Amino acid sequence: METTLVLLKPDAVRRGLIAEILGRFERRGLSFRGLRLLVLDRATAERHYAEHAARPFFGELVDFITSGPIVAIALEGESAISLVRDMMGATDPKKSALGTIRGDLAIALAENVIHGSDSPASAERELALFFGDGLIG
Ligand code: D4T
Repeated sequence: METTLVLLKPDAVRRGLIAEILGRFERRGLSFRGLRLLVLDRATAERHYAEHAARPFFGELVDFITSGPIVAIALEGESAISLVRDMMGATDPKKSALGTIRGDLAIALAENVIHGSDSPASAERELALFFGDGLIG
């Protein structure tokens, strides 16, 4: 069993896609161990995206992820980390396969609807950032 950290980004919340995306996870058989609506402060956003600090798009990335409410989800299941990445589709929605979350619901690279941890080490770090006060069960 693995637990992964998923964020529904501000564009997903603004566009009313919460239920659509959570429904896909439920139908796939993943379990919610944590679920939280929040607005990220800049310091936490910069920590979350620390690996991109030197990239030219870093400022815009932090502006965007702090621009409105997001949904943070701790999702549990067999191979949940890679399974959720597969369900998300490629980072650039124009290259995401149809049937994936980004392939079906997004078109712009910056506003690509969803984040999911990309490795067990990232999942551990990101779950501590968003659910450091504990998970259910
Ligand atoms: P996240 O981290 O949001 O789940 O996305 P990915 O794991 O799929 O992709 P990433 O870390 O490479 O990119 C993080 C985030 O930055 C945006 N981005 C990315 C951007 O605005 N311009 C760019 O050129 C790139 C590469 C999109 C996702």
